[in-house]
Amino acid sequence: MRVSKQFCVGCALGLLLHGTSMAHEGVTWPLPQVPDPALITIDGNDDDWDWFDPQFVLQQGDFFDREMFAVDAADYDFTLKVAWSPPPDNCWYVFMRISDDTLKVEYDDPLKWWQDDSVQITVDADHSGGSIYGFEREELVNGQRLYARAVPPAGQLLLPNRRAGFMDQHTDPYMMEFVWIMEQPYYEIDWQIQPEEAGNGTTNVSYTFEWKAAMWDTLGASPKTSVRHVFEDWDVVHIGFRMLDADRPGGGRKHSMYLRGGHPHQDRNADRMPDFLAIPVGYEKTIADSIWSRTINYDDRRRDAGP
Ligand SMILES: [Ca+2]
Ligand SMILES: [Ca+2]
Ligand SMILES: [Ca+2]
Ligand SMILES: [Ca+2]
Repeated sequence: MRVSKQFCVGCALGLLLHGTSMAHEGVTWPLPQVPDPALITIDGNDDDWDWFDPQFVLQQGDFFDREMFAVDAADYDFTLKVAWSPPPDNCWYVFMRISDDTLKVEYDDPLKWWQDDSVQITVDADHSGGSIYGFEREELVNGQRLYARAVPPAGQLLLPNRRAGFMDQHTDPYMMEFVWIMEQPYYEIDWQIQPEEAGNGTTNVSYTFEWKAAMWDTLGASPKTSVRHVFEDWDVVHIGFRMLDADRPGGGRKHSMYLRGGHPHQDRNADRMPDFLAIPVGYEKTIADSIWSRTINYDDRRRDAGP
């Protein structure tokens, strides 16, 4: 959902306080603006993210786990920085750092990555809501579900140039017409891991993902037949993060964590995704002072549900 260029800070605050009239799951998280996209190198290092206001860093405690009430940081911990840029760059940016006691990167087939240590990201750029499940073409046109995993294998059709991310679909056969969105220049992603030789079963790992990507209001078989999302001040987009930790071989997942205000069905229904509000450079303090405390204290009681 885009709002008018005259949209004022007061309106933005009202939006945050009262919620949007459509497709609003319950909470709005801030999306700070990248001051100078030219200074960001997509390499998995965050030495070019110094500008990011620390109070907007999303932390493990801002997420709830579907499996248990609290997650020990020694078991699984992470931080996320999420940002946007206006045209001509016109992208969304993510830097995340994850630490884990046991790395599980068992499956070469990306369609099985949901059983590995990975990140699922769902996007509904035009904030339309509706199904994005990926069984039907129209669902992928409406919104997309992406995965990122460290130590990406070679030789996988769905991982162009052995990239760390791919677009997930439940279709058979796979709709290859859409895979172009994971190619440069529309999607750039890189990762780093410590220790460098880490592989399946390595203990006490730390790894990162860094990406910048276009968003698509309507996805088609090519850029020409798609409608690229145009970011602007006070834009509201749907983004769902799902952080996945598995520590044992096979399909037993240990943690499945969603940003508060999200919902386990955000991976199929865009109405269930949290909102992200594009904050222009210079307004971070205004938003932080008046609204951030409310957002950070948002509690939908899912964490109280118990194991
Ligand atoms: Ca970087
Ligand atoms: Ca773990
Ligand atoms: Ca949509
Ligand atoms: Ca793990």
